[in-house]
Amino acid sequence: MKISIIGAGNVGSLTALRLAEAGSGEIVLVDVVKGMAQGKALDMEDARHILKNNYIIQGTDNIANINKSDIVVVTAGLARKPGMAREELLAKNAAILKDVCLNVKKKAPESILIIVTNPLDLMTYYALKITGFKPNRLFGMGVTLDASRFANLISKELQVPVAEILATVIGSHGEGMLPLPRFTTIKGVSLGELLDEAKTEALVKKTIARGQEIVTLLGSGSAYFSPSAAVAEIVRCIAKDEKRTLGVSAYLNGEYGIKDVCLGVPCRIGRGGIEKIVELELSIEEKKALIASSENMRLLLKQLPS
Ligand code: A3D
Repeated sequence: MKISIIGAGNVGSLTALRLAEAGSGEIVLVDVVKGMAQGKALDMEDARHILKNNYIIQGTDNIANINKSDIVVVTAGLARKPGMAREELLAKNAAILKDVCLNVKKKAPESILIIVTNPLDLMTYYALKITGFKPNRLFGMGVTLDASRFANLISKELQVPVAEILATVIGSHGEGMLPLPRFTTIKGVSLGELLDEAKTEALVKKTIARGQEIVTLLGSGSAYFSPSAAVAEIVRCIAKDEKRTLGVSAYLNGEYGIKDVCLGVPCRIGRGGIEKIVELELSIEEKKALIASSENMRLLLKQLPS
């Protein structure tokens, strides 16, 4: 497996290290800043002896080195600052994404492309337009991270191990995010049976605001430890053809009654990328909220450059 990561900043470099250490494949780390990806890759290589791990990682400022990659992850772009909505990054990140995607189309036309750059669902849609890739092999990482945040908060509230929690979040990776208590279980028991409505609602709100909470505390840049873990999880699922169900930003073509937007939904992920979009049996309220999230997304799509 050749896995290329474009953007060697906080998310990109930590994703590279996680994948290298896990033996997921040969890693190529790319950044426009001269020397940055090379320096980081050499540093990671120097840890191989201590870690007793012969992983292969190459850093470069030449995007042509992604040639014939099996999987490409795009983390190139600006991260938000305190008080900023993800959508405010649209114009600048769209320009970066366009350049990157045209190169991916040329150099790695058969790859599975995972978008991480924010605003996530909009950038995923834009990348589909630019590359013309089929939606099963171009999608975004967003709600996998949000589900992990929801699970973490539940585990702390209920004092249970995170591994016993199956948390579900759908919708956009932003204000239109929908953590779904009805589809969240702890050792098979639904969250509603273990936590009252007010406490559940507080956890839902905290999950939606978690990214902003971290951005405010950091003062500069956004989260990267958990986002890189989420990207690595998706890449592993593809590389090992695990066929597990993970939340990703997928192009909807009628699923959930929604057409022509990218939104976070549960998908079966394997060597073919998205092998199936899983349609949950949503309640009327849940469906209404998802449709509202998609309508808001549709308005924002108009701001994308051509
Ligand atoms: P940061 O540490 O600033 O890294 C971004 C890197 O991209 C920098 O090193 C830039 O030099 C590089 N870059 C810019 N343009 C190009 C280009 N054309 N080709 C190659 N590299 C380029 O940011 P970060 O790693 O914290 O975040 C990266 C992106 O991911 C931002 O847009 C974030 O908003 C986004 N992000 C998304 C999530 C999700 O959950 C979806 C989570 C965290 C970050």
